[in-house]
Amino acid sequence: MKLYSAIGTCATAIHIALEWTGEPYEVEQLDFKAMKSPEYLKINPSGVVPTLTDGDMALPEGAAILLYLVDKFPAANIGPAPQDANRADLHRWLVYLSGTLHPYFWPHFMPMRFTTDANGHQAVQEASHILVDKSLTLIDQHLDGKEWMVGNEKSVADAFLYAMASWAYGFEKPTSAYPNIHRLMQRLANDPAVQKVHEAQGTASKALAA
Ligand SMILES: N[C@@H](CCC(=O)N[C@@H](CS)C(=O)NCC(=O)O)C(=O)O
Repeated sequence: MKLYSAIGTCATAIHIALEWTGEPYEVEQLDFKAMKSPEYLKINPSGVVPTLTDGDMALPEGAAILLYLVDKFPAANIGPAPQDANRADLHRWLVYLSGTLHPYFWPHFMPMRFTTDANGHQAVQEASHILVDKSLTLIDQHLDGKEWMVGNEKSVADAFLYAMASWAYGFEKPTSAYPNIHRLMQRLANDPAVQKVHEAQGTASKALAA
């Protein structure tokens, strides 16, 4: 398996999940230019990371890749199996993180894509922060009295949240202001697989610095 990733992005979640499987894999870190190259667009027409290749298969979309890994490596126990009562909840949270929380960050990182007003970037970023707060508040409430996003066990949904919630540590209302999320982030930051991924990326956990 090969993961096409970029440092500090949502693809970090796939890197963590691969590490949890214990299976062999390689990672190529792309920069923005490489993501738009004709060769890469053949395997990911959106020109974004992540993409996972496995033999002849090239799979884009983080949520789809995470489900693929859950099902391909059941012994790794990184998410409920298809017949498990918690499986629907895994789908729910992967879809929510991919389809709601993640896009709420886009105007923060890429304000120029969300307004044609060159002077309007700050307002667009402020709107992003309001939406991120709404989403992190919802997730924090969900985590009240719970250790993990889905059921009572660590799963790929936690890795997905870890990658995204890391981005808000520098916000005016930082991730540490959401106590249940922050606790989960700190728990994961101490996970050996997560530490290995940080080491490979040359990054440090924002959760431990907060
Ligand atoms: N729907 C895609 C979105 C992936 C995505 O937006 N990735 C970001 C990094 S977190 C990216 O590669 N951005 C580059 C760009 O938007 O040009 C998924 O969930 O995999």
